[in-house]
Amino acid sequence: MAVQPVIPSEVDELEEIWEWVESFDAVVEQGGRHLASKILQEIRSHALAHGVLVPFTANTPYVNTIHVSQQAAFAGDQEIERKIKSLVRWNALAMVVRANRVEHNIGGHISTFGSVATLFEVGFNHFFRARNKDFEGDTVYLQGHAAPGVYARAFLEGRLSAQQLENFRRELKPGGGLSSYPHPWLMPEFWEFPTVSMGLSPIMAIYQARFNRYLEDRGLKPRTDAKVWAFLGDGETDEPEALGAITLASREHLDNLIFVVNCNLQRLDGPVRGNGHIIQELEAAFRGAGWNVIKVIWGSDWDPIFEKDVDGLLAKRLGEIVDGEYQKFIVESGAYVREHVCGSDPRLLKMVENLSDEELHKMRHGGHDPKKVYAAYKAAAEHKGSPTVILARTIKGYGLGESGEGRNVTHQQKKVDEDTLRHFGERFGLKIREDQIEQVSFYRPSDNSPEIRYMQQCRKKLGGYVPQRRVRAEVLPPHEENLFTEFLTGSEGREVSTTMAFVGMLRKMLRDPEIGKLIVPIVPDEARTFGMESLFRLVGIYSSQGQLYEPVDMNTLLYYKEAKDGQILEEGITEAGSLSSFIAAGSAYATHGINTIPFFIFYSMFGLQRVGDLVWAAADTRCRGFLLGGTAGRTTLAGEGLQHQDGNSHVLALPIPTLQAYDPAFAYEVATIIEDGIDRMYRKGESVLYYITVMNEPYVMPAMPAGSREGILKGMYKLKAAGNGKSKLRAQLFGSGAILREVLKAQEILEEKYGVAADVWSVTSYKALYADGIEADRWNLLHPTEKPRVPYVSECLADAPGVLVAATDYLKALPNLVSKWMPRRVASLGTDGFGRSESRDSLRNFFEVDARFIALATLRELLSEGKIQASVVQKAIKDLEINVEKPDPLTT
Ligand SMILES: Cc1ncc(C[n+]2csc(CCOP(=O)(O)OP(=O)(O)O)c2C)c(N)n1
Ligand SMILES: [Mg+2]
Repeated sequence: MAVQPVIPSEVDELEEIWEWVESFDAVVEQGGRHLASKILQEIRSHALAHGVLVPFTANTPYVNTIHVSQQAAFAGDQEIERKIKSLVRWNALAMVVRANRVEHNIGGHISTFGSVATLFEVGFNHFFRARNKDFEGDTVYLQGHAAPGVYARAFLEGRLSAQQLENFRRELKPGGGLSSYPHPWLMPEFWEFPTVSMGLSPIMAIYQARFNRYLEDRGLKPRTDAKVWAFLGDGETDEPEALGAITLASREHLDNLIFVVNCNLQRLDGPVRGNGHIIQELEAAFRGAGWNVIKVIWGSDWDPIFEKDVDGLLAKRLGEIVDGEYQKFIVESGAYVREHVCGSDPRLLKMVENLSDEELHKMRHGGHDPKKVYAAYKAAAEHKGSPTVILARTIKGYGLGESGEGRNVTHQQKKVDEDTLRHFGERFGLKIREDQIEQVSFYRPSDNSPEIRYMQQCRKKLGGYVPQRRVRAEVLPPHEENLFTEFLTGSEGREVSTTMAFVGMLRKMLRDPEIGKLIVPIVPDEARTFGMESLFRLVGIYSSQGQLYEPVDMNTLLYYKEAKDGQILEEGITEAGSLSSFIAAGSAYATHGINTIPFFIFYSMFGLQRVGDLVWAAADTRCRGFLLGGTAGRTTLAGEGLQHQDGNSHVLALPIPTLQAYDPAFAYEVATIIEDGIDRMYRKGESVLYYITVMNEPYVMPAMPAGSREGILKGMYKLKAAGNGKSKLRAQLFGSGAILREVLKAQEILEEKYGVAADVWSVTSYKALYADGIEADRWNLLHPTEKPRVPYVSECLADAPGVLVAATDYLKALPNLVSKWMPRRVASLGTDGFGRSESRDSLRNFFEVDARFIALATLRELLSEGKIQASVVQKAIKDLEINVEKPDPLTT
């Protein structure tokens, strides 16, 4: 007869559990924490081997990760640091309040810095090392909305004047002001990285930390223990970019990377996770991804209470309370907190019985306790083998009392009444006169005051001020010889695409003794698409691990070679990550004093359209480098269809002021643009970046026409004059990219069949023409008595006879942009509408940009000018086999 298992009663079960817990405690006491941890791991494996399922959790209890007994001692003078912090708080508050008194609704944020002040200050006083000639320095991404606090500190350090603070958010005032958020473009000696578009700073920080390792592994800089710190909001972590790359950081063992999440449990509108636990959620996500997670939830006031919590009862209870309720505790009384946290269990009530309601209300959170923050930072800085995230519990609007602390409206609070100001002054022990409080005056004690002396000493010890931006690289020397001569002479009958030509140029650059080592090729799993696989072998794919396996294609010439000093950043399918690498490499001339030259090549449709905000941030960062939109052109990328075919990116390139956008058709144009780009960015030190579209349509590359260099760079040049210049019927045809060849074909059709003499222009950059045109218009507007400037387009076409027709593989908007500077109206052909999976010929017919349509458009313009009869055009439609009933590509 089978033995029936004994089913234990609940009481027996509890007893059994307690026996085990006691034995475990004994192990901790006698054998230590390390042994206890090992035993647990063993038991876990053992249990699984016996079919006992151990429930998975990536979470630890809702308590600080660093036990008080393991906590490093605070290495500063807490009292004086508190005073300094109060001064910073006051001036940050004053800055925002004053700005809004002068300029109603100018905006600004008090509450974010209110919450993050201690997290910043501990960093500034003890951790963030400046860049100087002896040390590369730490790289710090500061939460953008906390900028007032960073300015206030710089004011106390004597780096910013009261006048500049007065003009916070009023940058155009005489004497200058301060930008709302970190913008290197606007404050190039102060801010290094723009962080205010949420989610971008975490991903940029990850790739920055990895790029630092890349520079070390390639021998471009010495290996140091410099850190990358990124401060983010808890709400910010909802941005896909914020957490999207965290596994890269752990996979690459980036122990030079530290995230600090300011967990004030609130975002703009309300709680981040009212019904859940953002800290626990983030802990699980980061731990699951292999990060070292340090939770800093409770301040030192809680240590004695947790000491009493031998059964983990309190920890368990605290873990049950949802964030919405935690937020309520901030605005409620101590009695409320007592009842709602401990009321359900007399044992809990007993633990807090020695605390008055007021004391209970004032219990500090971990992120506001310098001791806890210091210990966490120290542990993070010393941690080896993986990146660290510190999840610090804070209060949004800390210090604003009843008018703002923890309230849902706090994010946008900019005005505070006098009571609040007085309360603020008292709470932080500020010794400021009554009238200064009322006027919200800036306050800086003398240079000799203990506070200022202390903060200056701390900064001196850490090598200088942070943040601070300096261009640390010398520009490269001038270079007379053209690196790309071989690309200027044509392909001698060989059909090549501009992409192939570009890859040839890249290979040439990689081999160059001067710039070769500085080139950083970046690809998002697309090297084969662009025919770049030959580079794998040539310079290797960067891998911090080297190559731990024999590649499957080892016996081929172009095998997949990974190497520790590999040069290619093969980022996998992440345009956002690749762009973050691009930003790190393109700003290294400032960050590291190294002129790395990034070439990031990607599917053009997944560039500006997909990660345009990162390109905007790159421009703000004063980034230099080349973005190459591959497989470009709505009708040139055959087969791929609607989502892939790009007719948009040159329009999306327009708004980015420093982006030089080119749509070249021939190898010599590409070569001229890249050569000039290197010259402008790296030999002359201009902070611009390039966007060049390259195509995959192979054709014979002609030789560079004499005298075309300037026009290529300025945006247009005459490529091929009409053969029958005496004809009465004249036209000027403009073509770009692969469509230029359709224009050349149209030139022939027009000449041969219709007696029209057409000149053909290659338009390499509508953006450049547009920029030049608006610049001339502006100058003329402001200088009425001077000789008007003539836009380059007008200059080119001044004596050009005939009708004007432009064809592009992008939107018709591009030629239309510059039509106002043309001598007559221009008929624009372009690819407005959704793409299709089709062949190039069919696509060019569908979008009406092929040679036939260009010829037709020319004839139609001649009709409008009264130069030919309608019947001629009608006949041409028939002869050219154009279906007038075909659907409109814009709406189908
Ligand atoms: C991409 C992006 N979307 C929206 C905003 C507008 N915005 C600014 S601050 C903020 C809330 C921030 O909350 P959190 O990240 O929790 O930071 P906290 O201020 O609470 O520290 C929002 C939505 C932005 N700056 N960037
Ligand atoms: Mg928040």
